[in-house]
Amino acid sequence: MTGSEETRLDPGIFDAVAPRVGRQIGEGTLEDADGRGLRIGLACALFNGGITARLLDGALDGLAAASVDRSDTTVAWVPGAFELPLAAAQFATAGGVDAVACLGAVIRGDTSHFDFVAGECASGIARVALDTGIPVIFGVLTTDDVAQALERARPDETNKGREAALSAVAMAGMLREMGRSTPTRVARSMGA
Ligand code: INI
Repeated sequence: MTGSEETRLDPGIFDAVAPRVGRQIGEGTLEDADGRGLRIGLACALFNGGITARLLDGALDGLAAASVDRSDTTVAWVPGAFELPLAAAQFATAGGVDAVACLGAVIRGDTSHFDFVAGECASGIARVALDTGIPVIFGVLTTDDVAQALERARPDETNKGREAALSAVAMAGMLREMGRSTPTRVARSMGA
């Protein structure tokens, strides 16, 4: 799926919505995500590790751009995408992180069990997030070939690892704010 003028979000939407609702949470683009004080776990698959390494590089760039402190990030390596949900579950239940991003690549050409690996990985990741209430982000590429995977792991702002890391920050921030009775913006304007 590629972006287009029709599908791209107009950033003016947040200001347009504000006067029409009581409260708005999580507004802003991913690039606006503020990671100060957030602890992020990164679960990384060794299988197709050359792709994972590119995704991780993008993820770390994204976390730095969001001002996540290096000491608040932990990387856990697992054999393959199939094992990512268990690592995410351990991150989530051990209580040390506010969000997890899972990074890896399942490439159709490599395996006859693509659908099992990709499907179990995706549903496991979703289950961990829903069961624990900790955001677990699906930064796993599922592609037909290596070229498609490399295209999504370029060293620029389209990198899917970067997107996953920023999504982790955005979701952790959004949930934190949802749990507050006073929205951050209002609290800030009151001098808090
Ligand atoms: N793991 C991946 O991360 N990507 C793949 O493309 C892949 N293929 O092709 O098989 C893969 N397999 C390993 C799997 O994730 C498990 O590590 C393995 O089955 C042990 O449980």
